[in-house]
Amino acid sequence: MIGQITKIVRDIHTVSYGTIHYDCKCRGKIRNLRQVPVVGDYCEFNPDKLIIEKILPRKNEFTRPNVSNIDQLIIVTSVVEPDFSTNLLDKFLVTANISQIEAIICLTKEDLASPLQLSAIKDTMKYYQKIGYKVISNQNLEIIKVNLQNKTTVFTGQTGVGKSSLLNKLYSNLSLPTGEISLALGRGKHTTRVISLFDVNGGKVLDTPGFSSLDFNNISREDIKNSFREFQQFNCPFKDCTHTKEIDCNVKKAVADNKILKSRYENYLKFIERRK
Ligand SMILES: Nc1nc2c(ncn2[C@@H]2O[C@H](COP(=O)(O)OP(=O)(O)OP(=O)(O)O)[C@@H](O)[C@H]2O)c(=O)[nH]1
Ligand SMILES: [Mg+2]
Ligand SMILES: [Zn+2]
Repeated sequence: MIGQITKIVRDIHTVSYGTIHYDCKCRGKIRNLRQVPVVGDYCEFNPDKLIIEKILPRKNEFTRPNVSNIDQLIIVTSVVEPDFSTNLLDKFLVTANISQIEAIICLTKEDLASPLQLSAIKDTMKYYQKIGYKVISNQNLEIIKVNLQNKTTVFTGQTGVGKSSLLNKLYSNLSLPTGEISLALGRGKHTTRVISLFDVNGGKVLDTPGFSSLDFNNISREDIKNSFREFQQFNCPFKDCTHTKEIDCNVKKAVADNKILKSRYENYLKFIERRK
């Protein structure tokens, strides 16, 4: 039979076939092929022996979090608790871009922010919309649902931002565990421990453990540069301009003229530091 891996805990791979779930182990052959199954993989499995025989070819794969066969990411971003960070948001957007997976930004905890905080973040979000990202709010479930139709969507983002809470609000039957924010530490406690895929009305969603940081190992300066999509429209005199030390650089001019958001450029500089 052909099923989809919807959860992995140690060597137990939950394979879902319609609404039935089978907890399977992998045939040694798969490990010998150095294939590491991930959530989202389709596989051939034996429901009597509870063995996965073969992992089927992937449409695509993503490493942070480690999933396959997905259509889009929703980058869940709280305005406070944990504090809004363009650094982390831009990192998530770079990783999505490199894997050529569409990313939607979803704001949460607007109810906890001061009017001043909220208006500053809304202004920043207008810039992200201008450069082509969809920005939605966890207060508007209907719009989110429309965006999930007929797609496989990964909910990702920092720990404690409200990924599992949002999924519970969208689909009350999921009853996912959600956590308290540890105010003392100023960051979440990693409530969700494993990636899970759920077949919901008209689509599939993946809840994932949050990150407290993201590193950029194995990402080249070139890939990072190309991921700052709005930089492309400012043609620099040097074809290979890195937008750093070059004297004549149109990206730097655009930053000075407020055409490029300052934090985007600053994050770009931070990301390419010590890169190849
Ligand atoms: N006030 C307010 N609280 C929220 C909102 N969204 C989530 N929370 C709270 O934030 C806390 C953390 O939410 P979770 O859904 O567990 O966060 P998570 O992103 O799944 O975290 P991890 O599983 O650790 O990655 C919970 O106490 C939620 O009730 C929101 O929009 N407003
Ligand atoms: Mg969670
Ligand atoms: Zn330049």
